[in-house]
Amino acid sequence: MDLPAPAQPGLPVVMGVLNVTPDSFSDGGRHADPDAAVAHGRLLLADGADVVDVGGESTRPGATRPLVSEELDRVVPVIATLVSEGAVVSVDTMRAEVAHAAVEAGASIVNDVSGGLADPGILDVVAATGAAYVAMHWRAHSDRMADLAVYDGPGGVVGDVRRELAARLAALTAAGIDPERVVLDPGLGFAKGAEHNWELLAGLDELASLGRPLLVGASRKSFLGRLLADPGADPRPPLEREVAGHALTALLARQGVWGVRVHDVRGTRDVLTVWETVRRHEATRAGRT
Ligand code: PMM
Repeated sequence: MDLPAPAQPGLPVVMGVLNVTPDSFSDGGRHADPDAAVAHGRLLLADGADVVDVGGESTRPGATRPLVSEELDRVVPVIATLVSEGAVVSVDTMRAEVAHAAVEAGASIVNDVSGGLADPGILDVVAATGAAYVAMHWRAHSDRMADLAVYDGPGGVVGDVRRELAARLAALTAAGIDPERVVLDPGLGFAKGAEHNWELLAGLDELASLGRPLLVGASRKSFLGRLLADPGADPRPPLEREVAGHALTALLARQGVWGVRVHDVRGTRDVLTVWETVRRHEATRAGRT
């Protein structure tokens, strides 16, 4: 399956987050029930999401992994319903079995935060089904990732993430996945401290030099909460990080990323409308000079 197109050429694809989990950090529990999840998916689409990203496992630090059967029960009915209503859906999973069932239910993208490291069988599923694939930079499950947030190779975190993503891209290709269907993601917050995330955001061009489009998920993440905390106070809670996420979306759009993974699709659309208008005026001026 080809990668989905944005609403307008040149804008990033907007991937709306739909966590069907009781415990995600950013929206934990609000869409755990399938009816509530479908309703929220419809809202994301009405707000202008190009893709709805349906996930049944929280990757929050310290989260316990659901059973495969639980993850399947959470995501498959929601995917089937949204696809039957015309939505383009990705499944946010690290498991081959879940990816397979999700694609059978109509998902066209497998969004694997482990880039195929958690369950290598997922690569065979992607190759066999022809689904598009998001390979995120990842080092370990959430119970161990903080210990692995060490980047001391040449080029620091950007160099290490680039080399590790290049290795994943080679593994995906070796498994028979067409690289044209692959999107790469720096994996903000996954085995990364706040400073690592900022360095990666400043070094996206180096990751783009791997020749694949980039997806960035910054929405509501704790590095934004920490940035905005009052001196000596706790990080801002997830719902109060939205404006900072939107500021990043504007900058990412200007850099030409392929996609952004966000919770507030309506606000993201406003940001992109502003960006589109600025871009049009810049083009007009350039034509005049
Ligand atoms: N972040 C989360 C979950 N899935 N997928 C991709 N491709 N990139 C991300 O950055 C990413 C992801 C965790 O955030 P959430 O709890 O808000 O879903």
